[in-house]
Amino acid sequence: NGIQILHPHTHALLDHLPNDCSITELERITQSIVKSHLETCQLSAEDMKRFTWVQYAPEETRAFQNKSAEWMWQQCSHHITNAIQYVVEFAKRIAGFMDLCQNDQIILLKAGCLEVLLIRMCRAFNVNNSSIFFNGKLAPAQFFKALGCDDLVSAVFDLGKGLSRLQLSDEEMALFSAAVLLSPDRPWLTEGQKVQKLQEKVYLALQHSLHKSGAFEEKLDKMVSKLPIMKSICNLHADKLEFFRLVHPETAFSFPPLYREVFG
Ligand code: CLR
Repeated sequence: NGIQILHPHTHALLDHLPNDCSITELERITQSIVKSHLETCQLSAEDMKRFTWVQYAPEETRAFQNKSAEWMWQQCSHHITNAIQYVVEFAKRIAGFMDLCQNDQIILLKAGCLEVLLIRMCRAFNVNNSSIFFNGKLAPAQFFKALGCDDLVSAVFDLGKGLSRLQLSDEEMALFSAAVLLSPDRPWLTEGQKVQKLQEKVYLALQHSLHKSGAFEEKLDKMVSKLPIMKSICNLHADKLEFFRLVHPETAFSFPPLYREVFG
């Protein structure tokens, strides 16, 4: 089919192409995934402009820094849970996701939702002053000091910087998020093959989209190179949560049920 002609430098991930992937189908997949992304991305482009990136004043930042770890963890777990709900909605709107067995849907979401959140984060990240949209204003890394997870927070901010440098369009973000969610190598999947076929299509759509917008071939490689960083952030988050749970079991028990389910 036409794919080989359009994409002479086929990416290693795409070595075996499903043969039902015409250009029109790839474009249809792209459109539907972009639509789902825009409907569920929580912060629309409009919102981002409207907030015009107000920063926390130094005394506000100091006030947050002086909060207890328990209080700050509670705030953050609340915001993360809220954002996860949007990622779940995004997943449900990806064609084929709801056709997977419920077991696999849960495995993919549990394993992928934080990674999707990290991809989406670059919409909420301001590179100029390296700060992140949190609770209505832009917060620098030190803002989260009370959590006692400086290494985790700086890893998240570094990734935010790195992803922002890629200047991903919403289309690229949407397809990348879908591809990450549809990772066939998650442990305990029962229909890995089905997931792999879905992911291949999404990667093809992403490659086609990059190609059409005149992006350089390496952009996909650069995006894929962020995956191990995202994975290590997920592991770090799991470690921090485990430690927090040991020190403050009652607070951890009062985290939102969805947060506890996804990361528990
Ligand atoms: C990611 C993009 C989502 C909206 C969103 C909600 C919560 C934010 C998250 C974004 C980015 C990372 C974030 C998080 C709340 C706390 C967390 C700022 C913007 C920081 C890095 C602290 C990590 C705390 C853990 C130790 C619990 O559309």
